[in-house]
Amino acid sequence: MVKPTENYHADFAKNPVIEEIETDILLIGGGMASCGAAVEVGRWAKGKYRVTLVDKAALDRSGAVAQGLSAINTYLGDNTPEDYVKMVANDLMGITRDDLVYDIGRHVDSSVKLFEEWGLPIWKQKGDEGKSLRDGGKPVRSGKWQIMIHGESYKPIVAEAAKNALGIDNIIERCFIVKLLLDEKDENRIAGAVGFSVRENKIYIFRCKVMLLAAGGAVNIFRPRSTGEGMGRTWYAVWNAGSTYSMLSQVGAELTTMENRFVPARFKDGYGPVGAWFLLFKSKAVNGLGEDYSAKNKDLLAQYPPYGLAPVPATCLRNHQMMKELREGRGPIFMDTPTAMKELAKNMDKREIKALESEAWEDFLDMTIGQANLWAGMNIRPEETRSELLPTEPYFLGSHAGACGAWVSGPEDLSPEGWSWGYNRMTTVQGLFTAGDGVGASGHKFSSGSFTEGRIAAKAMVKFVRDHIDFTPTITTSKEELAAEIYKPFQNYLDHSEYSTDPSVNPNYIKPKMMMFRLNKLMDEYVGGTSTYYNTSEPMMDEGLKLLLMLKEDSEKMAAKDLHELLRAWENYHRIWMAETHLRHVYFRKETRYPGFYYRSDYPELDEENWKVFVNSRFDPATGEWEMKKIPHIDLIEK
Ligand code: SFD
Ligand code: AMP
Repeated sequence: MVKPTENYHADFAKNPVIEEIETDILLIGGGMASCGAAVEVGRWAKGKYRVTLVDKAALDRSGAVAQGLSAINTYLGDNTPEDYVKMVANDLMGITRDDLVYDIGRHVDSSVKLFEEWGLPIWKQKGDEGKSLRDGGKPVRSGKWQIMIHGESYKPIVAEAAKNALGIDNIIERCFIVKLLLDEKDENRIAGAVGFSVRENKIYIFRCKVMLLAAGGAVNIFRPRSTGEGMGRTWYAVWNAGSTYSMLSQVGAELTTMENRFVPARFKDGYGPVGAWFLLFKSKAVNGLGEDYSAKNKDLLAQYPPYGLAPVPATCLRNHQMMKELREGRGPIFMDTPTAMKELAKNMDKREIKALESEAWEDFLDMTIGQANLWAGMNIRPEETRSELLPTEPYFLGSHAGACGAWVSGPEDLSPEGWSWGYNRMTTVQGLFTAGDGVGASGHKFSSGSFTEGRIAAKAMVKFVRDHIDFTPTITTSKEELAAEIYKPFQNYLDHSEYSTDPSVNPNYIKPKMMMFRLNKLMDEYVGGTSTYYNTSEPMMDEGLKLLLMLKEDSEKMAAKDLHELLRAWENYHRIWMAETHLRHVYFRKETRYPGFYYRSDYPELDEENWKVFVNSRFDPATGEWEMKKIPHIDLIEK
């Protein structure tokens, strides 16, 4: 008989190599925000300070841009930052930080020009082909804010710039950061982080003076719509497991707007984005009766402030219109691609029509290859066949049409009193910064804005190091203790796996996959997932929290047979924390602020009088208590 220990490489659990790394600036994550930070740090810190970047995956294809993108959704061009602030506020139902949003708006175009210089092909209008943005070339706009790109290689291009800026020896790939470490002498000060290699039997302990945590958003908190063989398909990056929010919160950083989630309307089953279809191809979506439901349900929007701030209704409200049709039995919803393509082809010759058809495919081949596969597998030709749309399971992010994340210090020249504490994008923990999906209350940054925010944070981080050059982090927990904590799921497995004939079923432990299913199910059923049509209420969440806390207790018993499962186990620890944070926020905000993202059936109205405020939370690492509070909203741009 082969013992499970031999069969499953559980010998990894014994005597890992422990590598300790001292650095000045630690960048966690290798996505758009972190790559932006790397480029900027390279400019200001090279040769002066030690910099280390650590990513759970490989920089070239990590994070949400891994498969590429077909559009850059934030490029201002002739628009003003003031207008951008209004659009973002409109889309996020009025709860946004104008100082942070404006800051992105005024800097984002410079990042897009860099992308082009590094080799990213940006579509140009007729007559301007070959002329760069910097030289005045006019991009092809799909919408007021979005420009089209041939973006399959977007991430490798950006990653290359980051690598050049830092030097390859300063980048550690395939290392999953598990938790952050506070300084033991200086309260509320970041001192380091610990993680493990997902390829070798190795644990990393980092000590640093300043840190950027930009590990993306959170996926697979709620039960996904995809099941069986489709399981694993999601719209947002499946490897973004809530690491940013959970690790920030666990060391006491204040979070904001964690009640917000993003429910994207997507091409059904393949999760293909809809933006290019609505904006570039001018397609309409219709209900099962063939009606244009957005036109039909226009009046549904009138009751929601701050309507009218921007010409396009908020993303959640567009969902709200669609959900009414689905709830009342007028599904399915179709993207009417054939009509749109016929309309566009009216004045085109044969060659132009062929080009149009290939653009339709390129949109998905550039960023969501699975959707193109699904089209091929289902014999769908967009010029002939309509495709079904459906609102997905909820996602968490601070950079797309969502706004959860940390409460951060804003730019000194813009922020109102109390919203800036010295270093731009620093959280409420000294020396701990975030960007991209990590920053709350300022959505619609997208890829370009996240990269830009990484740059903004990095500049302030260099200043922070310079101002605190004498700081030496104090971490007294022994490296063996830290290693034992990280490898605990291995230990659970080794201790019990021989008890049952099938090591995946065991009364003494639970495998990460099962733990995730359990989390997904309870979030779905009690906290407003797809199965309740995004409805929740206080009694439902009371029950949900009870189950979640029980699950949290049981999660100590997660078991991993190999490094892959160890990664899955730790992703779950982060997901569970994220889920609790979200639940607590939704519970606290007694209104329905984002109809179409979620509904509080006990408070179905939007309540401007009592809830035009930020909801912030803080977990106190010393006491284990959560504090929830309202923060007054301030408009800096008149709306
Ligand atoms: O079509 C750890 N996005 C779009 N942006 C656009 O500009 N245009 C689009 O067309 C966009 N669309 C879109 C988008 C995303 C996806 C998945 C699709 C379509 C299918 C959004 C942007 O991609 C997004 O705003 C940014 O990428 C956000 O940047 P950032 O840096 O906040 O997150 P990241 O890029 O996902 O990077 C996260 C990194 O962290 C690593 N990581 N590392 C160590 N330890 C841990 N514990 C870690 N956990 C995570 C990751 O590996 C990664 O490197 S469309 O829908 O509108
Ligand atoms: P999506 O593909 O849904 O992620 O959207 C990409 C971009 O297009 C984002 O900036 C969206 O806000 C925008 N967008 C998507 N659908 C619409 C729509 N129906 N009307 C206006 N803008 C949209």
